[in-house]
Amino acid sequence: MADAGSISLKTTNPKKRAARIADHMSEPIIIETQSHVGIVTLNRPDVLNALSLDLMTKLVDALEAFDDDKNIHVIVISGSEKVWAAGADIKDMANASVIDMYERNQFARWERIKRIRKPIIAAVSGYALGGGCELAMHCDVIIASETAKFGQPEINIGVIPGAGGTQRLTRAIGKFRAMDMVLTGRFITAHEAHRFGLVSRVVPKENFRESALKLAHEMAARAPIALRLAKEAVLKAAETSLSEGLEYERKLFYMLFATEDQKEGMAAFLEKRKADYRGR
Ligand code: DAK
Repeated sequence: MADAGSISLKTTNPKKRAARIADHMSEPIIIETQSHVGIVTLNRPDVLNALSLDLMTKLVDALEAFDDDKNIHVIVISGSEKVWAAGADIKDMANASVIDMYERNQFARWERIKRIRKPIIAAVSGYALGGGCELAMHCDVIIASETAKFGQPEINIGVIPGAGGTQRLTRAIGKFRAMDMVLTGRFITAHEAHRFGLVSRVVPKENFRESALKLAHEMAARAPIALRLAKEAVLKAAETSLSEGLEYERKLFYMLFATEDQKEGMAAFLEKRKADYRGR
């Protein structure tokens, strides 16, 4: 996987250097880290970051690598200022048979995103369409630039959303707004999406990425185990009854009293100092 932090350009040969940069730039994702934040940037500008099988495989591998890395507390997935992702790669699917789709078993990759335990922030600018909108909805917080446009336009190409769009969108914005979008394929603006409850915050396009990173660093300064359990508890709300959810929350709450970070967090509050969390 491409790692912007580890790409080696240490060569005096200009041709080799150019070739290494070109190789790096042609990777469908770019991976970086900033202290406790892992960043994956979608990088297929020629096709508006269409989510090819290769991109999805590398994205999911990168998310799992960050999830396993003790030093990373929060993950950011970003697009460019122009586009987050215009959907799954239509070229990959156009001539596929049912058996091809079955054998590719793409659902398995998307299911793996669902199992990432650390919070994921989507930094969305420009189009978030089809699988792109669904990818954003697999994240836990969506920071949208004012130019972001969300849509499930699959109906325009003879299909329906295939990575949870009909379910997650409906849960996020309600049946009637979801029907309006899914049955017509219309795009909604960042401000509409915010009003509907699909995005967490709308920010100026010039610094949408910095806004998402700032938020990621704020979260990453919190106790890492509490962060993961908080995500787990909130996600549980979509899958269970209120009383089962409350019971689940209570168990996770008790569980945190087994961590050193709970003792440290409460002691730091009482001693009026900054907590020094260790993730234990
Ligand atoms: N796939 C492949 N190429 C795409 C693409 C896409 N989704 N979107 C754009 N491109 C390519 C265009 O073909 C064009 O390539 P060239 O012609 O230059 O070679 C280039 O990107 C620039 O696009 P446009 O020329 O069209 O740019 P415009 O600014 O005029 O229009 C647009 C931007 C976003 C309105 C337009 O490109 C557009 O409508 N794109 C398609 C949007 C769309 O229909 N998205 C939904 C795709 S279906 C599943 C998981 C997920 C999915 C399915 C199953 N499983 C787990 C099984 C998801 C399905 C989808 O997302």
